[in-house]
Amino acid sequence: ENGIERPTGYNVSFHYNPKVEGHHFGRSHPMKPWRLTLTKQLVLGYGLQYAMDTYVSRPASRQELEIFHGKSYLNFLSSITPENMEQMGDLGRFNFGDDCPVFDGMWDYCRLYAGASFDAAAKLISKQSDIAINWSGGLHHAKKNEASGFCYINDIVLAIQAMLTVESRVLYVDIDVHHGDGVEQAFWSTDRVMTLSYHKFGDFFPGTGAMDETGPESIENPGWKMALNVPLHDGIDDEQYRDLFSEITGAAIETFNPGAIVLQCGADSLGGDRLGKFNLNIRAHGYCIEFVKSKCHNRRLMLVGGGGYTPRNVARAWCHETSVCVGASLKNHIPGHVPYRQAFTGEENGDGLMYPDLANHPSKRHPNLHSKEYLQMMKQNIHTQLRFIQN
Ligand code: V1P
Ligand code: CA
Ligand code: ZN
Repeated sequence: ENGIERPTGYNVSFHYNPKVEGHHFGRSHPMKPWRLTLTKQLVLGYGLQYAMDTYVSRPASRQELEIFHGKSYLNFLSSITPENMEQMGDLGRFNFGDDCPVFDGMWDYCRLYAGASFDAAAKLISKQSDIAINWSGGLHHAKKNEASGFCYINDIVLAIQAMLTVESRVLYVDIDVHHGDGVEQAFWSTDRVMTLSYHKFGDFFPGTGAMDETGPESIENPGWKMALNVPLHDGIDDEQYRDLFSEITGAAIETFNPGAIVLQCGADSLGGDRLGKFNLNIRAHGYCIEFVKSKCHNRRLMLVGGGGYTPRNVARAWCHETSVCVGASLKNHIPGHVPYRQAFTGEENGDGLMYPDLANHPSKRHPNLHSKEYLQMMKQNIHTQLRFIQN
């Protein structure tokens, strides 16, 4: 078929329901579910479907969502609509507003992206997949009883809970430019989940994720020290990020020795993102996936999406990362038959290339505020923290 042979090694599964891409948060809202349409078109355009199992995922059930979320929050989420929101009240209580608007089909949207994470977890649990991908998931800010930062249902927490039925330890790694606060908080009283987030910190949403935020401090809390945070500033570059990521993530994997890893691949850490302020290129972002994959010979690996507010670059990154999972390399020139190819052409949109130079765009580059000393201190600090949890 198409001349593409299945590369050796990993069984990769891709979980997606195209119904998710038609939802709209509102015209001026930065979260654009149609970035998933672009991602899918690139993945298909490069023929990556021939190197993995693709599944149309099912919506999660209300009962499944109750494994993490509170009943009254779910009652509210499932019944509120743009038409009845005036009468419903409680918008403030559940943190609905500009970041988390009430939009048409919101409940279906939530069940769809969460369902894909449940399906991905099930394939890993049954060992039909070694790596399972859900680009529509990764909504790391959602809390048990509250929406937050464009996230309503925390599909990551649900997927980790599912994997904890077969694995004693799960590591969560988060390269979204924002702090993975919802996942951190959900698990910070257990020593069965270690969370590690890299993010911009300082006058930036959600405001948590300082270096010394390591879980509630108490000798009775087994989860104390199980939250690792790597707070960063504007403008971090490819080399600095790769160096930091491999050293810290490598040490976390070695110390914690998890049976499964969930990697949140938020693409708002790329250069040129509408909200993010890092200078990373697609290949440096993808290096994080390559690195984690290289440590997963005997571990389950789930990849989820997350943020990413310049849709063409989100699609590039997640298509590239899909190719990393299946072990294929992609030619730089985007195939001519890709639908919506115009989204990737022209000087502003990356000249029809898969790997345009995102970090050096003269008007979008952010000054790099990291000193050698700061990055060194960050690594040292994580090593010190990891010494507390040596088994
Ligand atoms: O900064 C804030 C809140 C609103 N203020 C009261 C503080 N919100 C951010 C939320 C960012 C969410 C990121 C989600 C993710 O980690 C995972 C999917 O990527 C925010 C921003 C901003 N520049 O940080 N909201 C908005 N921009 C926004 C802009 C236009 C319309 C609606 C929201
Ligand atoms: Ca992060
Ligand atoms: Zn983000």
